[in-house]
Amino acid sequence: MVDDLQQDARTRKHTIEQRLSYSEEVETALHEGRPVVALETTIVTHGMPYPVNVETALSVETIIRQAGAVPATISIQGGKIRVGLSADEIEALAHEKEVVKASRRDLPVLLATGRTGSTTVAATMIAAHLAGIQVFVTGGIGGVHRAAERTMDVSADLEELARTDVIVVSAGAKAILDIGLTLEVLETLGVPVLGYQTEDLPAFYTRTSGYQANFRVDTPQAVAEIAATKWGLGLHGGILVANPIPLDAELNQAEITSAIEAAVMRAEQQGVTGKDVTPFLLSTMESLTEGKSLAANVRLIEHNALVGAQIAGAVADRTN
Ligand code: PSU
Ligand code: MN
Repeated sequence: MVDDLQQDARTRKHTIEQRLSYSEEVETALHEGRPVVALETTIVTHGMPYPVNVETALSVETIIRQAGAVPATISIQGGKIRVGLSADEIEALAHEKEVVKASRRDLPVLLATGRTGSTTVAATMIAAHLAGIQVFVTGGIGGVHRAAERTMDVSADLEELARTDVIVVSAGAKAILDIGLTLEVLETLGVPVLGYQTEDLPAFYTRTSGYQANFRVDTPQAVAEIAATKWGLGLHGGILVANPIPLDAELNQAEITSAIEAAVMRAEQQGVTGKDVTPFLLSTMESLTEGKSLAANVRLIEHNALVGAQIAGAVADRTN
C-alpha cells in the first residue's frame, strides 16, 4: 500500500524525469560525480547582440572545460528542460524567433505548450537544482530596480535565491539596479552574499559599489564548505558569490554612472515595464558606451566561468 504522500512523490519524480533532457556529456558527468556548471541562456537571447552572444556562450563553455568541469547550458525546448546544449544548438537558439525570456512563472506554461524559452537566473537555478547541479555561472543577477518603491520591479531572481539550493557565481549586482535595496532584500531573504577575494560588493562593470559583501571568501573550498553547511542544516536557498570583474576590464565609474542614469530615464520615458526592462537597459547601455559595457560583460562572465568551475571542482571533491 502506498499512501497519498508517497504517491505524490512518485508522480512528481516521474514528471521531473519526463521534463528533463540531458546532453550525453552532462548526463555522464553527473553520473560519474564530475564537476558540472550550469549556464543560463537569457543572456544569449536577450542580454547580448549577435554574434557576441554566441561567441561568449561558447567561450564560457571552453573556459569551464579547460578548468576541468563540464558546462551545462540550459534552455526550454519541445516541452523539455534541456540540460546541456551543443554549439549548433546554442547558435540555433540565438537565431530562433520568439524565444520567451523564461523565469519561474513561465516554466510550466512553456513546458506544457512546447514553446521555446531561454532561462533567466531564476529559471536556470530551478533547472540546475532539478538536474542535480549545484553551481551556476552567470554575469549578473536581477535585483531591485531603481524607483522600485514606485514600480514594484523586483526580479524573481531574488525570491529564487531565497528558496533554491544553488551556488550562483555573478559579478555582483548589476549597476543598473538599486544595489543598496537589492542587498536589503537579500538580507531579508536570508541569502549569503560572499565577496570572492574581496570585501567589497562588486557592481558588475566595476569592482566596487560603495557597499560591502556580507563576508569575504578566498578559496573555492571555502564556498563549497559554506554551501554544504547551509544545506546540511536544511537551510534552503542559494548562495551568491560576488566575483569582481578583472581589473583591466573594469569600466570608468563616472562614465558608466551617467550611461546608467540616461538608460534608466529612457526606459521610463518609453514606458518599458516588466521583463522588458533589463534587456532594454542592457542594450541602451551598450549603445551609450559605444560597446564598452558589452566588452566588460564578456570579460566578467568569462572570469565568473573560471571561478565557477573551480567551485564546482571543490563541491565535487567534498561529495566524492
Ligand atoms: N544580467 C546581464 N545580462 C542578462 C541578465 C542579467 O548582464 O541577460 C538576465 C539574466 O537572465 C537575469 C535576468 O536573470 O536578466 C533578470 O531579468 P529581470 O530583471 O526581468 O528579472
Ligand atoms: Mn523585473
